[in-house]
Amino acid sequence: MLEPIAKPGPLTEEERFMFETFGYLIIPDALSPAEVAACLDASQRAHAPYPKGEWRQLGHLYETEPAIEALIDHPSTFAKVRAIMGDYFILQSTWCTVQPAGGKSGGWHQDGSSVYDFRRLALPTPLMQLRIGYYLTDQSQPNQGNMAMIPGSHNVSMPLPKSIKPDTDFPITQVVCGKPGTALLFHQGVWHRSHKNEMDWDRFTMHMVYAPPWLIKSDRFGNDKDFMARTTPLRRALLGEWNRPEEPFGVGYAKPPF
Ligand SMILES: O=C(O)CCC(=O)C(=O)O
Repeated sequence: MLEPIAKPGPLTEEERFMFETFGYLIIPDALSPAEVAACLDASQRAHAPYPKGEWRQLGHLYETEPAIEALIDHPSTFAKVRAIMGDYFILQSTWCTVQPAGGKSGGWHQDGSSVYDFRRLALPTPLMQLRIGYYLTDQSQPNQGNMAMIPGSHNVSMPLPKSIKPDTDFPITQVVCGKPGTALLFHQGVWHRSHKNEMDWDRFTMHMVYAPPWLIKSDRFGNDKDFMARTTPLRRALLGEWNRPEEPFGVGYAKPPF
């Protein structure tokens, strides 16, 4: 199978070419087993109070869970994010996602704001959200709640054909397989969905979403003051705490302290 496999660390020219072509990169071993265990523990703790058996996403867990906080600027992926986004971007949202044991495949979608779809800006859809989904449970085989992607579909201007329903096995679908610790970095315009989970355990994936600084934060109404006081200057900047400089027109914004 053709797979856009990348390595942890800086974005190479070959990786950039694969990202442009497929709309995503698969990065095995982005997290160590210890990091996976800590993030999984945090995710299970966060979802524990909610009903079992439902697909669910929880936001801004990094505020209370240091293992998730470390993903904001993780060395295995962060240089790639910066190489693609440039110097001015924010962590727009973070979604700790459970696809429950026995969960059905989700619907095909591109990400964005359904009240004003990114597709309305231009076609093909420009890069507005660069996402990283960290696999926290084993998805090395299909049917384990994996992400399913349609490679290259971020470059397509026509809408998804109506005949493609949630349970349609579209021939060019790639069910992204990976061991725990694999990162899937993707353009929000790639048509994707969660694949069914036929296992008897819940699947957890931690999504981190980077965006231009003028998009509103979408997993929180505001930044938690205590968290902002204790986190690092770089993370504060990535959470969008920038002061507007004196000049009009937004000239002279300081770069985040990379
Ligand atoms: O992790 C998943 O189950 C899918 C997440 C997804 O499709 C999304 O957040 O847009």
